[in-house]
Amino acid sequence: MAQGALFDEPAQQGIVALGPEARVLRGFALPWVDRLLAALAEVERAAPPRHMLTPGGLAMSVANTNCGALGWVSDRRGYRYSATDPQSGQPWPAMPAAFAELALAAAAAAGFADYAPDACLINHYRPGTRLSLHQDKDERDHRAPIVSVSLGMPAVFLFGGLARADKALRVPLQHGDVVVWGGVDRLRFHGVLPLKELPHPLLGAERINLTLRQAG
Ligand code: MD3
Ligand code: FE
Repeated sequence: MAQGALFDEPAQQGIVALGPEARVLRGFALPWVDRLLAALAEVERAAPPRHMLTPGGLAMSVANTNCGALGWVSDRRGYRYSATDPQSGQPWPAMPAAFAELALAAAAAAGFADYAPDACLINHYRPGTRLSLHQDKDERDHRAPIVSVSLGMPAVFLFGGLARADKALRVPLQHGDVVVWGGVDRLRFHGVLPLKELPHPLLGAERINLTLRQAG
């Protein structure tokens, strides 16, 4: 392959249905990337990513932080949403306009009107980081959509069923892809396979996932 050809590939576009109310929007975030990364740097200056403890007392493989009125936290006491960053005692940084605008546009493109996310969980992955199969159940409304934005290194997303043992679909996610889940697909088991080391031209050996939720 000619040198640089990998970076010259046009980004994939289009909408892929994973379920009745789950959509992958290929490359949807690409026009927002510069604004997202600038806003992200501001957020993480105030609330740096950290490895939270699981209720079992182990450090999570993913490093995370939050912005918005509510943030997802994990410690020995369990998982929950909190209005303050336990590390600083301060409210989480405000939701950047670029995050909210992208989330609204993506939700609308996937058929969800009136989306009002009040929480954004920011996950950082390095080569080898994984997220084991789980359900997102800590939010008040178990049908409200979740918008997930993938940045940096590619990952293979596992999209399972409503029971842990259901066979999971493997969905490759690239820089700029956005996934929207809601309604009947909202409580499906999901996870991320251990990341391969495939450095990204903009973000290096890192994957960042923004997960916007209506938590409260
Ligand atoms: C699938 N994060 O933080 S996006 C998580 O790439 C999480 O960091 C992943 O799973 C990541 O909890 C993937 C999130 C997601 C959220 C809700 C879902 C995937 C979902 C609901 C149903 C099915
Ligand atoms: Fe999840």
